[in-house]
Amino acid sequence: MWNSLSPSATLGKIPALELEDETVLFDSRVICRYLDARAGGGFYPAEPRLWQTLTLEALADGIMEAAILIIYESRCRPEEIRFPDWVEAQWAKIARALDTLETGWQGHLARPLDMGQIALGCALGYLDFRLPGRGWRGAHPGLAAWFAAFAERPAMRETVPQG
Ligand SMILES: N[C@@H](CCC(=O)N[C@@H](CS)C(=O)NCC(=O)O)C(=O)O
Repeated sequence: MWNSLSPSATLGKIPALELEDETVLFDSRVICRYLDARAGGGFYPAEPRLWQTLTLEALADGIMEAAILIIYESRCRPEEIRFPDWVEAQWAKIARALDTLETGWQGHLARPLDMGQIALGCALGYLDFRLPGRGWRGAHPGLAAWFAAFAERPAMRETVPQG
């Protein structure tokens, strides 16, 4: 067993995946790569496209992390010490990422499904779920069209988060 520390004993974050031998994998990118390798999913293409897939996956993960920090600010931090400028700085990261996706990634998004696209679909779904008032679609019609089709996938329809 090369890793017997529970994730709560280390970063204290989810998701984590405990394997049959009780080793624990985290974070979500590691877990997705592991599951893909185990199942032969083929969601990580060969080089050189792999680097695009991993970069898109990282970009989507960055959107998720900034969005979660925004939510934590209102849920976890006492009102008197909240910092609106910091929240807006997190949103600015998301907005820049969405701009980049709108202008630079449409070609990749049109290609066969990969883990980068799946991560992006999850991140955009999270924005709809937790930050609907931000209206991310307004300045990103290409991304909105891509997500409209992606959200129709059975896997997405069956896992829409509930309140
Ligand atoms: N990039 C990480 C993010 C993990 C993450 O931030 N998880 C949140 C819940 S969605 C968490 O466990 N937060 C608890 C904390 O930050 O203490 C991943 O994709 O696994």
